[in-house]
Parts: sequence; C-alpha cells; structure tokens
Amino acid sequence: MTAKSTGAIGAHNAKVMNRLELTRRLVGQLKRDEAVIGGIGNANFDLWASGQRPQNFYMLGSMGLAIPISLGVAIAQPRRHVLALEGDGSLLMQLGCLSTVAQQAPKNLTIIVWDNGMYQITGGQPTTSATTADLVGIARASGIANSAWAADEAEFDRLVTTALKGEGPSLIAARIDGKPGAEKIERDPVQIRERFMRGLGVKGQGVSNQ
Ligand SMILES: Cc1ncc(C[n+]2csc(CCOP(=O)(O)OP(=O)(O)O)c2C)c(N)n1
Repeated sequence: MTAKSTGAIGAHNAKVMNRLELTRRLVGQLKRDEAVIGGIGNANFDLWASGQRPQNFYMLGSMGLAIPISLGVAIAQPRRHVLALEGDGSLLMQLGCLSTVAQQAPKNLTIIVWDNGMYQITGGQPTTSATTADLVGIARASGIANSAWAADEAEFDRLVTTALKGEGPSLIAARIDGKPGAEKIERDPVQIRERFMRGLGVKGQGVSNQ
C-alpha cells in the first residue's frame, strides 16, 4: 500500500470550507474580549479581514508560533479565552507545541487549524496533511483529547461554542479550499504588539518595551 492511499483525507469526511467564512463565523461568536492570535500569512489575512479587534495579534515572519504565543497568553491571563489560528504547514513545523499545550492544559485555550493541504502562500507545495498526516489524530495522540474535525460550517460553529465555555484545551480542524487570504495586514510589528498589549490591558504595567 502506498503512503498516498492511506491518506489523511480518507481518514475523515470533513467538508471543504472557506477560511474567511469560518473566521468571520468564529469572530462573530466572540463577546468577552477573547484574545485571538493569527498565524503567519493567510490565517492572519482573513483574521484582519474579519475586523481588527484590539485583542487580535498577527504573527509575522515565522511559521508555527500562533499556538506557542497563545499558550503563553492563556497561562498569563487564565480568565481570558485565547484562540490560536494556524495553517496546517505552520502547525506541522511546530508539532511539539501540541504536547506542551496538553501538558500545561489551559482550560481557556482553543486551537483552530486551517488545513488546505498545502503551503499556499509560498506556491502551493503540498503538506503531509494532504496525504498521510491526520492533524486531529496527531493532536489527540499529543494529549489534546478534545480535538475534532469540523464536518461542516454548522458543526464548526457548535465546536467553537463548546470550546468557548472553557473546558479546554481544545483543537478544531477545518479542511479549507485554496482561496487566498482576503486582505493583506499592515506589517508594522511594533504597532501590532502595542495594540495587542493595550487590548489585553497589560500596557504600562511594568512590561518591558524592548
Ligand atoms: C520558519 C519559516 N520557514 C519558512 C517560511 C516561509 N513560509 C512562509 S508562509 C509559508 C507557508 C505557510 O503554510 P501554511 O501554514 O499551511 O499556510 P497557508 O500558506 O497554506 O495558508 C512558508 C513556507 C517562514 N516564513 N518561516
């Protein structure tokens, strides 16, 4: 049997959805100043296009850091719900973070994985999730028991609603189409950081500006 024929896509029956639509549905459920950390590229672009909340942070430059950053914020502010939005390629680059999340087990952390089966922004090279790797299976085996593929938009909404109740950590994976992110974000790291710190209420509380 070839690796391809055991492919992850055959391992689940999730509908192929659209990242911008799902991001908007997700943001529409946020009512309590939840922090949202967008991963590099398209995850960020669609988060930006869904409305620029001061509690949003947009990672620039390095793949795989939306979840580690979210874990830190979730530990620092346990009363605030924190969501990480990450692409499949970026998660695959930083898989160890899943077991760290499971070990630390913050109830207030939700991970959303946008699985388009490719490194889209650099030219559409296929990721292993297009064929052999099942990201939900990896998350469960890493210790995040509360991990699921969203079968369709309605189930995505339900999974988000449940996750926001704060019995996490949880991971929701969505298969998405190849539509590029809707808008480019402003690439101003200092402004992104300052706005986020103000949005989280930590600006001016002895946190270093360096
Ligand atoms: C550490 C690192 N390696 C490579 C890159 C180049 N790079 C930027 S985005 C990207 C692809 C990201 O893929 P994915 O997270 O699946 O998001 P998609 O582009 O498919 O939306 C790559 C390879 C980078 N920025 N950082």
